Amino acid sequence: MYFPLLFCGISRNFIILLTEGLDERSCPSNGKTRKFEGECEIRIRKNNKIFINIIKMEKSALQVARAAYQPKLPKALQGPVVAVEGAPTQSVGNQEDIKAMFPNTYGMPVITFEAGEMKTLEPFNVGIILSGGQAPGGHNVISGLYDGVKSLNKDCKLYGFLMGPGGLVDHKYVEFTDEFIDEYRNTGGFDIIGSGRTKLEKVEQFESGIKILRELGIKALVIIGGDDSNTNACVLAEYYAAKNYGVQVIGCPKTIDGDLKNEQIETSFGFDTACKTYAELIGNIQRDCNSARKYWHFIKLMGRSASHIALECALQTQPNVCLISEEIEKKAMSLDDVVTYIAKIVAERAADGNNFGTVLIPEGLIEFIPAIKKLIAELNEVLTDTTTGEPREFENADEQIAFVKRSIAAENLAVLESLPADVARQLCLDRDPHGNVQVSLIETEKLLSRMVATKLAAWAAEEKYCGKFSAQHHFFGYEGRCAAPSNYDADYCYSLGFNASRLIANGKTGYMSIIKNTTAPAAEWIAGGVPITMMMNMERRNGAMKPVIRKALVELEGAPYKFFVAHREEWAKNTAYVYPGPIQYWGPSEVCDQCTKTLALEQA
Ligand code: FBP
Repeated sequence: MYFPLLFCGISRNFIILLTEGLDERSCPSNGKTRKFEGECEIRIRKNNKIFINIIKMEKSALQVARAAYQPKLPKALQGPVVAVEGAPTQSVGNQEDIKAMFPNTYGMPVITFEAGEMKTLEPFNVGIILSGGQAPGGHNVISGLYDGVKSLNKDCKLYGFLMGPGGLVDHKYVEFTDEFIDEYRNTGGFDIIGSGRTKLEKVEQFESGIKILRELGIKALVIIGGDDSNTNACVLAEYYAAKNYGVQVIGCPKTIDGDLKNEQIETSFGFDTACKTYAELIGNIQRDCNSARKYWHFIKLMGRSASHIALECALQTQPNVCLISEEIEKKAMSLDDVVTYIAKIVAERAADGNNFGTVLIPEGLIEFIPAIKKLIAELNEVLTDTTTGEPREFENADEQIAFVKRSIAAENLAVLESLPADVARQLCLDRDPHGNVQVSLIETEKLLSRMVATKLAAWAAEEKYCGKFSAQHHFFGYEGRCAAPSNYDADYCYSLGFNASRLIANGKTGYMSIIKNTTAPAAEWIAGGVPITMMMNMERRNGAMKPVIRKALVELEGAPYKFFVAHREEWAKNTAYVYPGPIQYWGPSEVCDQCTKTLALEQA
């Protein structure tokens, strides 16, 4: 297989990938096809500066068996569809501002697909991008989209842009074939084309994108991403619509964090599998903990700001402590309050002779402690160059920290200086391309256990505590992001991708692909589309007000949180651990096909 800008071939036993050193000039355009056959080891060849790794792809028995799984589709998508339009929509906030910014894509109706009549369609081409952090099921969105467009016309083509939105801007892509897609069906990861966090937000990027979209005859682009990436998808849809470029843009709700959900989106894909993977690991730790009875395990869970993952894992495993950042913010707790809360549970269990336990900590906890939140908000402001909206550049880390200390208010400086030096340093330095604090780098599990130990020692000196405290630390994040998708995610993602092809065929742009009613059997799922502008409001980002999709935090009035609150005291005192075990792909439906407890409680 040969591609003008990228050489990427797949044979039965191995995949050929291009790595560093590829650019337009270094890529020969004489269309030479190279064939690689038979067994091979990893080796590197040089060809006009193009580096080719040939990697043998061994498959596990599970991978081979799982490849044969046929994901389920909602009944409505099993044949030709008709788009049924609802009433015009409004954004969730700041309606006038959002309407003015998105004149071509604002106010469109929610779409539901119902069984309809078969129409003959001319062949068309589609592009797809994986954006942001990996989430189980991304490959199934692509295979669903591939099968969807091919079912409309077998001559339709699907192109994948490489390594995230940057692939569109830099014109790096592959064309999918049956053989290529078949290698990735029902597998975890985003390695089929790679992902990246380049922000698509500048006119130059949009203009560079349209060149390659035109060259490849692409009529629609599907962007798989979280709230930030789908916000950018909406901006791109609006730009191409305003310019009459004839390219549709469709979003797809991805993120293990579970924070891209609302009345229209029941859950973001990947949340189900990631939580089940972490819950398996937590269950294993709890069994170890209950066997040795000598450690407190402090387990930090990924999830960025929202505590959905921690809450879901608590519902699945019943740990002794689970912190919910949203509650901590609501109660305006200080770091010391949080430490005291954990230490009390440790002391009470020690009084019963139980010097062991588990503590689940959401990744974003630190940002929700009100004093630290204020500090982070000011850090975001001062570290952004107000003229360009881009992060300020510094010679080195020390210069950046000195600048921060000079620039922030005295009250925030006092908070910064009260934090352990390593945490303060991370807060000042690390940002992702969207300007978010990289909370996954802050070792809150160690910070909290250190502070709990100090508090317990003080209580012991006052004879208020008598026990042994020994801590182990864990961070579960990357372990779950590329797990083989559960049946739920495999079906949900395939349906999201397939459904995107129907939105494209119906000429929609600025929509997100949605599948609802997912606690029912897949045949009863409802497929359709929601205008992305409907989910938007204005928020302050990097020192300026921007239109963004509203992030869904844990709802303190919601059923999952209320269920947790009703049980947590019992789970704290007693050892009521539940051991979920690994995700099962075959077997009784109650073992293999259950959705998350969060979704079940929300939809009950
Ligand atoms: P997305 O929001 O892009 O889906 O990313 C989710 C996430 O896994 C967060 O939970 C985590 O904080 C972050 O990505 C880690 O980012 P990175 O992969 O760049 O280390």
